[in-house]
Amino acid sequence: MSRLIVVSNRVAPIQEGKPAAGGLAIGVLDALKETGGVWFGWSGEIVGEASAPVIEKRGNVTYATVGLTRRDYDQYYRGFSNATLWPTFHYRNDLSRFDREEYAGYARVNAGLAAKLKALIEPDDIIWVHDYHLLPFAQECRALGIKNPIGFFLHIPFPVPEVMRTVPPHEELIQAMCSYDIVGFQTQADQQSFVDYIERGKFGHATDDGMVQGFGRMLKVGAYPIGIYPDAIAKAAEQFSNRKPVKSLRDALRGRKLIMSVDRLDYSKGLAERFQAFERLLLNAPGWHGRVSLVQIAPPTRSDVQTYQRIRQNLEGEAGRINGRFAQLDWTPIQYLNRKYDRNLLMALFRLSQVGYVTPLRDGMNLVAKEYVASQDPADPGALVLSQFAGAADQLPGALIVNPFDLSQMSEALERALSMPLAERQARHADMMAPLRENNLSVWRDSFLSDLRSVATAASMTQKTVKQVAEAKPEARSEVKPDAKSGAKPRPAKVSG
Ligand code: GDG
Repeated sequence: MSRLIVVSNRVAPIQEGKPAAGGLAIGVLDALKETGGVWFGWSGEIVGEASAPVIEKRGNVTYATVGLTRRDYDQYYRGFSNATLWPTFHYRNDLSRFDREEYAGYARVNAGLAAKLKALIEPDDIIWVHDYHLLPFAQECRALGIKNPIGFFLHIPFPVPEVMRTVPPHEELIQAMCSYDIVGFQTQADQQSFVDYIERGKFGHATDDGMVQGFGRMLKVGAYPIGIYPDAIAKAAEQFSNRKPVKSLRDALRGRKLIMSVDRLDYSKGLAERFQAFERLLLNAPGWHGRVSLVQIAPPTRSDVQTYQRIRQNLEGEAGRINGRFAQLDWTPIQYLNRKYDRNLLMALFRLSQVGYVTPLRDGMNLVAKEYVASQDPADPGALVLSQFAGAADQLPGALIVNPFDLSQMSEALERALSMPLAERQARHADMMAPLRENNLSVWRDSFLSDLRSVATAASMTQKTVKQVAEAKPEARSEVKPDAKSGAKPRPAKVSG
């Protein structure tokens, strides 16, 4: 089997034996170990000047990491990726800014990374690129003559065309995305937004078999919802339930009900609205005073991007205000913890709680919602309150689905979740565990990679056929002329899988 080359903005820190935190890291590492391959991307370090990748081999996986200069970091990462694309793709145009120099930096870093990757790949490798930092990466690879199949997976939402068009170089970006052989999204809705952009702009059209002809190229588009390993999480949650911090929280609660929330500190996660809906519950249902606590764990991220500093101040203010209003000598309604916790411990805290409260304003998938369900004791599971704007809402039919902009609805859902009878909780939990098992992390990875391999096979067969036809009939060569508009060679019209 051909080697896998994974390209992502960050390469997860290499710690043999210790599972890396996020879904991407766990899923990708398994795939790399299976076939052998390379994981290429930013080391997380800021360096004085750009240099060749640092190569570290562990078993059959090669980690190839590069540092970013301060200028690259400011323009590509902090700037265009996280101050333009991230807010816009999460429908926060109000927080998005555009700076031409930052965009130039984004393009420059993508080109530089593609050039560095070129030296590491072999003709049979397949390349899997991740996320919004790398939208133009395949286009840069093609410009350098890299012919390997290249697939792309977007972890965050893809906005509707009207919103996408607020990013000034939108057309360039989408054209660049059409250089991939596969573009994968978390949900059907994201996939549809991408197709709508192409069709409404008259840049191409979708065909009936999941292909898109866009900007003169043929690519496959699909929804590949990312999953988790629910049984491994269930086991960890149970095993860690006796650890000291979990016991301490259980003792401190003294029979009070617990609502748990865990998110990176990010404005897309809807934390302020969540606190306010909890406040409304306390206001409308005073019977819950002293009987329920909300624990919000929110490790800070991207703290050098200005909007992230503001959200931190705002949330500290909100938690303080609500606690000041309702707290009693022996009860603090909201415990707001601005730090990172051990992953297994988080799963045990989920298991201890009666309600999982996951209400992003917009989220590609949201793995926390899935992890919450998997962590529960099937005999006495907690209930999940989940935003309709998380990709996970499509896949968790047993959740209480809410609109995070409707504080009254959220506070009613909280009350319903806190009072839900055991039989209903068990039935809802079982309804959610089945799809989590069916669409686990391996299924996500394998379905994407199997589609990418099909593209590779179809492309090589087409090339062979075209070569044979061309050798037999010189006039048939006109069929492989570069496309008039893009200069790209036509792609195979149909790909199975
Ligand atoms: C992006 C997309 C998509 C959180 N706090 C701690 C901690 N976490 C872990 C969670 C979970 C992960 O981080 C967060 O994943 P999410 O999916 O919830 O959100 P993003 O970070 O925004 O991820 C998202 C995802 O990519 C995958 O495609 O679902 O939509 O935005 O696993 O448990 N882990 C540890 N300590 C913490 O304090 N160890």
